[in-house]
Amino acid sequence: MLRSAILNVMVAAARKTARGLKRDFGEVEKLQVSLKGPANFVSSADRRAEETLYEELSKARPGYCFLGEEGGKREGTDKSHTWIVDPLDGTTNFLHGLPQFCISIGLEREGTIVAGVVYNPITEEMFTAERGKGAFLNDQRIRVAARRSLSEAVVACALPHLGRGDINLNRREIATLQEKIAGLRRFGAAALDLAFVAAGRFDGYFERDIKPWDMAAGLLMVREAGGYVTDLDGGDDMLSKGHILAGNEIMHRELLRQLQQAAKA
Ligand code: LIP
Repeated sequence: MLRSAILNVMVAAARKTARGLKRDFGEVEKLQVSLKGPANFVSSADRRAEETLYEELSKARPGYCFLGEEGGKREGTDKSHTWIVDPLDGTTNFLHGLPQFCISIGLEREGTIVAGVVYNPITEEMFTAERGKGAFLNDQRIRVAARRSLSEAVVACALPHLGRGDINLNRREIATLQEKIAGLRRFGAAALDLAFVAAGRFDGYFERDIKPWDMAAGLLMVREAGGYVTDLDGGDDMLSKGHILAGNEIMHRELLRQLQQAAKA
């Protein structure tokens, strides 16, 4: 598979950042047993990873704007391009020594996400997508699952917790789906959840109260793998509203119907 120059830049930045994160993940596993715990260490690992991404991406494309989870927005001279970056998606997993986390890099051009990379440094799975050119896992083309019935669907979701999100709404959504689907999963890294929908591993994914950097790359991946992505009102405002639903055409439609009913109940 021949990658475009821009995707090569993104993949190289993800790989370089991954080396640091992988080393730090090894340390976290040791720190788990210490009384002080790894929380401070992890937040500096997160910040270091964002700096590496910023350096690598802005070396290759000086002038592009940069929006990162840690440092917020850094303006560039080229206002039509913005990197939307999560250096460590799945921070809680990382902190607990759970190897389900990733680096997520999306590129927005004039309001549209045109390229995305999601990389898990531990499994070495590199998901890539470019607008109009398909989605890939380690250079192999991926497609969303073809399952057509909710009764066969495995769906990834969130579980709001301790001051985060609307717990009652989530309970209604989960209760509605539990009676109709084959399985629910809470893996804890939105970008990987979306990449797994793109790869046909999950039939659907929905989450509320997430940020543009959690979903920019992954939403393109699902669309380029033939899937549907909207906000939970069925529109295209995922990044501004902070909620998202993904699946193949049928799963997306059915899940949207169920989730909208649950929200009204
Ligand atoms: C996380 C998301 C996850 C969500 C968490 C958090 P972070 O991103 O990917 O799906 O449920 O609340 O936002 O903070 O690890 O980059």
